[in-house]
Amino acid sequence: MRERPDFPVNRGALCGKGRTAAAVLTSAARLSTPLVRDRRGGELRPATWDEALDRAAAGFDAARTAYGPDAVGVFGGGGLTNEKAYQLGKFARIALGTANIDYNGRFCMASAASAHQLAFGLDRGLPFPLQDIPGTDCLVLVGANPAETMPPAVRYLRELRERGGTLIVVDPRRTRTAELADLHLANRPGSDLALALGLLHHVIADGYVDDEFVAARTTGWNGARAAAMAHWPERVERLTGVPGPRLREAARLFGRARTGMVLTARGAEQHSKGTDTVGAWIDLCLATGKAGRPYSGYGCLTGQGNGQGGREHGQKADQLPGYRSLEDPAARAHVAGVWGVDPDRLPRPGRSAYELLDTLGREGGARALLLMGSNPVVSAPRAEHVTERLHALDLLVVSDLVLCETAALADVVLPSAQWAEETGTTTNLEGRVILRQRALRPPEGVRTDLWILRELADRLGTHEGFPDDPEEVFEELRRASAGGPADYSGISYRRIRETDGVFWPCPDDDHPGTPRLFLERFATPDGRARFAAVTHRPADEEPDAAFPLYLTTGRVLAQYQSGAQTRRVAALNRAAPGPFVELHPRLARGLGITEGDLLAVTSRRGTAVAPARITETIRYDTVFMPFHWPGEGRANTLTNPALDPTSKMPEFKLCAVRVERAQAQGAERAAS
Ligand SMILES: Nc1nc2c(c(=O)[nH]1)N[C@H]1C(S)=C(S)[C@@H](COP(=O)(O)OP(=O)(O)OC[C@H]3O[C@@H](n4cnc5c(=O)[nH]c(N)nc54)[C@H](O)[C@@H]3O)O[C@H]1N2
Ligand SMILES: Nc1nc2c(c(=O)[nH]1)N[C@H]1C(S)=C(S)[C@@H](COP(=O)(O)OP(=O)(O)OC[C@H]3O[C@@H](n4cnc5c(=O)[nH]c(N)nc54)[C@H](O)[C@@H]3O)O[C@H]1N2
Ligand SMILES: [Mo]
Repeated sequence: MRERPDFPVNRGALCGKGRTAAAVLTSAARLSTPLVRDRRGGELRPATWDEALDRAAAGFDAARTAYGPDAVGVFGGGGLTNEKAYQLGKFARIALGTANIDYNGRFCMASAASAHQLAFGLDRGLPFPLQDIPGTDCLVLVGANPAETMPPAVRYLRELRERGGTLIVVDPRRTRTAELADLHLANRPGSDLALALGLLHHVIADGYVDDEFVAARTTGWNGARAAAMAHWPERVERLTGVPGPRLREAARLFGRARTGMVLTARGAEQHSKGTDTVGAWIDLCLATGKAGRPYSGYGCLTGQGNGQGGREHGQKADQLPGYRSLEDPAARAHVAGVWGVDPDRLPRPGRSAYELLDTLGREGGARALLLMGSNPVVSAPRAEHVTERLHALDLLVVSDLVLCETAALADVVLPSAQWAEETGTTTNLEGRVILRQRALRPPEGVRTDLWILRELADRLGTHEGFPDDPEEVFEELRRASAGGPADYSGISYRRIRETDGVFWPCPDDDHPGTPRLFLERFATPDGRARFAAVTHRPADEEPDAAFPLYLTTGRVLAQYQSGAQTRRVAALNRAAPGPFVELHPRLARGLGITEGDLLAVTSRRGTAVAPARITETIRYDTVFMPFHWPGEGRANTLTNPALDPTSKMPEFKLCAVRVERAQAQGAERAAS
């Protein structure tokens, strides 16, 4: 591994997972041959590629013959390269003809994406490069813990503070990120919408509204103003648990700053009101003139390796490449033209990720599923139910590097190549398209996802249009994206090699790319940003007598997502060996719990068991569990799949639970 200190995004810095990622390339857990299961309940056994692919294609064909094309589902991932994400979307619509494709990004940045679209007419994580962050006067991080989830970015926070800028962190836990802040607002889970409105209320009352900006560059202010006025300080204090003076202090810091940024991450977004919550924070930026100007704006901290590009090129249920809408007749005509098919052959939008998983094997749901780049047995909400639905399928086909918990349920497992073994582009949170070049040959027996898609398409009767050369796929993606919001038509492998990546939109070969968006106009039809004008509402499930505590979930530094990759790395397992339940000493005392006690955490979905970790850094009405592990400590046994009506994001960050010592619970059960 070689570092590049001059690379502008991370200046050569990697986190521990990045530094140890090469261990997964040669891990003993690595799959090296296709596997098939002869019958449900039987064992997986090694098979040839021909046998495995024939079996997969025949199963897809059988499902579509018996129940129609939508009976085959496709589930992708935000870790896939742009080329794979594009090809997977095309594979679903052309080779399978199904409407039912979605991906794990729906669990990730979908609420920020919806709010971005509504407010600005365009969804790109950041409207400015990361290097602009230290240049702003006031940065607010809402539900983001980059010190653990994006460590190379922490230097930007440090530089901001060194320059005299202010950092405000909103998180129910005093995280490592909150430790860096000037002001930490430890709000109640699910109260970020009310908090933003409370801040806007103060901004209005204290005279920090930028009337000129509001008049010249926005629409809908009256509605937003009325919503904020209805969220007076005492009400917001009651809803958020943040003391009034601290709220006012935050409003003053942000309001009087000359420039300011708000960045949200999953803590604010993974709620059944995630879209509205982000909208309220955008409203705060718009009201204070902190958008569409240098060193100011709203942004979303992206999740997975290709969290941005993965949401642009068609693996989303309602989307065509170039971030086009599947419902837009002009977009359908354009993309169908590139694909050489009649636009009427393109399906309509299908089900969102959780809805797709929830209906597997049911009347009207998918009967066969192709899964590429996700491990929903661990990472989907209400995971026990999702596991049952996966069992109900006629055929589950999984392409993966390792036998992850979901692949272990499959009828056909296809071993695929990893990052260092194949070339492809990814797009980072800045909208910067980067080329990742192949450094190694895949091990004997392993194939690339693009090759797998070509072979499956061929067996399903589509013999052309699925090349396995990534550059050839990218060249087609360029054409398919031309004229769309995420326009890549001026980006080529050659251009990326010659630069440090090209920012979309980049509509032609001579266009320099767009590092900073919205400086002249927003991407809405009239060029104005739109206020969301939203009001607070409770979570789908609030604590009550039977389930008196909030559970929130998230990440730790040394593990990644469902852990499929990082749980194979010894150094990371030493640093973060297993699940735990974080709780406040006061809560622990009340429940008679001491450090390390095995706790049973119960929600309306089920019970998870993990040891107690007692810490003063969390609110005493809230417990926290990381979601990286399967088995009895799986956090997603508990989570609530209530969906945001716009983004279809599940409520990962909040459900009501009861906590007790596991032994006590066992004894009670034995007694009854
Ligand atoms: N180490 C590590 N890094 C990762 C990942 C990983 O798995 N491990 N995954 C990557 C991916 S895909 C993603 S999406 C990002 C996620 O990056 P983040 O969003 O930063 O990570 P999370 O831990 O999910 O959530 C952030 C914080 O939200 C807080 N929170 C919980 N509920 C609420 C709430 O209601 N309101 C507020 N304001 N805060 C709340 C939690 O306490 C937590 O500290 O990380 C990426 N980086
Ligand atoms: N409770 C709770 N649940 C959550 C979250 C939360 O905060 N709380 N966060 C949600 C979020 S933001 C996300 S992004 C999801 C992530 O959760 P998942 O979607 O499960 O993501 P990963 O664990 O990264 O799974 C990726 C799988 O694909 C494989 N893989 C990696 N690269 C490739 C590739 O190039 N090709 C193929 N074929 N396979 C590959 C890996 O080995 C792994 O098995 O979890 C969501 N679930
Ligand atoms: Mo994510």
